[in-house]
Order: sequence, then C-alpha cells, then structure tokens
Amino acid sequence: MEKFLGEMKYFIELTANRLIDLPDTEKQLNKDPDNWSPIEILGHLVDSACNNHRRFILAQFKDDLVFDGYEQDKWTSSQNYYTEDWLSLVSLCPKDPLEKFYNLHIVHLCNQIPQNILELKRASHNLNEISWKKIDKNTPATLEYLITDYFGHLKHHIAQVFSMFDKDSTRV
Ligand code: NI
Repeated sequence: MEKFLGEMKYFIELTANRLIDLPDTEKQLNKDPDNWSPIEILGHLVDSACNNHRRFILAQFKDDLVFDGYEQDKWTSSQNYYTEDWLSLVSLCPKDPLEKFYNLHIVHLCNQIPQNILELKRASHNLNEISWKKIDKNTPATLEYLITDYFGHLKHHIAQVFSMFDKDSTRV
C-alpha cells in the first residue's frame, strides 16, 4: 500500500502540472451534450475527493463499509461547474489543478491507516453500489480496496480529460 500511495503521489504531482498547461479555450468545450466537458470531469473529481475523504476516515471507526452514495450528475449540474474558472475550480486554491493539495492530503491520510485496518475483511458493505469497480455484495470488502478504487477512478477520469485534448491534432 505504501508503494502504491507513493506512485499516486507522483501521479498527482505530474498530472497537476500537465493540467495547468492545457489550452484555455478548450477546457469548457463540450461537443457531446450527453458527456461532461473537461471542466465538469474535474468538478466531478472534487466531488469524488470530498465524498471519499469522509469515507476513508469513517471506515476506521466502524466494522462495515456502508456509506452514502452521491448522485454524480446532480452534484455536477447543481454546482454548474461548466461556468467556473478552470484554475479556481480544480484547485479550490490558485494553481492547484486536480485539487493537487487535497489529493496529496488524501494520500497522506491513507498512509496513516494501520495495515490491519486496511486489510480487515468487512462482510457488510455497499461497494456493489458506491465503488467505481463494483464488488459483489456477498464478497467481503476491504478499505484497501476502496482506496485503490478511488485512485483508479481518478486516473480513469484524468485519462479521459487528456484524451479529449489529444483527439484533435490542432490541440496540444
Ligand atoms: Ni466518475
């Protein structure tokens, strides 16, 4: 887990710098009304970070992994991420894309969780509903899984953002 979190820290640092360099005009581009624009995807990652931050703490003080979900489309549309400024949104403080410092804090807090708690098998969970890659209700789940799933989700959406900029050769 320590090695994994080290890799995530590196990924966050690297990605934050790449996000700063994306061309301004394309960040709110949305050619497909059924899909989020880059800025909305990053807004969704803010929502994911705050929901999971809470879960990672609470999981240490109870036996199960049952948590509230959040309706991601409603969270995204109700905050109108689309009209928000790129740097101030993704950062929640200037020059902090990918909520860099928030995610670095999440890496830090995960590093504090004792191994026995990370690996504790929880019979009761709802990772069949709330995780990115779902786990069957009848298969015991661990907090370690929930944490790696969170970062997997983060990497998935970041790849999605960069692919939106790479599709067209006129974009960098
Ligand atoms: Ni998502």
